[in-house]
Amino acid sequence: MKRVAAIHDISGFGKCSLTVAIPILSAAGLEVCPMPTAVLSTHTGGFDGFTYRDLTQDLIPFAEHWQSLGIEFAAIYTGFLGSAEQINIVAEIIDKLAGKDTLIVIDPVMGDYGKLYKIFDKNMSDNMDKLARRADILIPNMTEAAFILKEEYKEAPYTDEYIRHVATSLSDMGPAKIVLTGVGFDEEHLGAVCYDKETGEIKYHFSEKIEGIFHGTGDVFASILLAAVLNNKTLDEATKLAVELTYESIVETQKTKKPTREGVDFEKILPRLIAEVL
Ligand code: PXL
Repeated sequence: MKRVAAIHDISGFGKCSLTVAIPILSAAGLEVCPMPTAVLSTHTGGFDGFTYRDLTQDLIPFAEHWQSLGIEFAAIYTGFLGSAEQINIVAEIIDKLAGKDTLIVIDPVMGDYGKLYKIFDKNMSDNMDKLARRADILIPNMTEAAFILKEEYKEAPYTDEYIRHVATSLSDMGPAKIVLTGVGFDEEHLGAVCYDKETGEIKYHFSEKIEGIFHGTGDVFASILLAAVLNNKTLDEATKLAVELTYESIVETQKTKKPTREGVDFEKILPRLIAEVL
């Protein structure tokens, strides 16, 4: 069984980060070892008064214990990090835990729609490029890509030329593979792009665009992508599956008419994920 170290926060309510990554990766037949970066009562999008317990001081001892046990990981998967300091620490943890075949998958969670999430500041975005460089697969949305490149954020619709510029510039920093999310060329479709530096190939996958801000969909997308890649799908196949199943999760959620801050019902797509990857 392949093992994944999942380095994200855990938010008790609102379905994101570890409460999304663990079930998706487990359903796909992968062993998940969570390393929580922080414990929150809810995620930070759309809730006030959430609790926030920062676990920065625990991360290195956590990793050193795993290291002392000689645990080997097929992948290290990082997402929401609570501070600029945690970015440097997670880079150090990757050095400690990665073997020569460990896949480093980094979702540089920082913001969306051109803005940083509530608890982040410029110090955080200025540092994220240091971690992004370490990725084998980097999965930013278009906002995070702009912050990492220290370029101005551009709103969709995009041109092929701009998307190619963003993907190749990010990969020039280090990562062999880039998957950009939140890409649209028109008002009706939204999807993702995968770029492989080795082949120079860029592939697009779209679904119908659903208006609204759906919390946790970045985590659903990245977790499905990793689940598929570790089950030997190509990056292109994994990106296509992640676009389709993230879209289906939103469609399922919309049927319930619940507030979008409560996250998406990715649980409903787990049977299809299992059928596709196992
Ligand atoms: O889904 C990204 C995410 C993860 N974790 C926390 C968040 C967010 C986005 O708002 O607040 C705590």
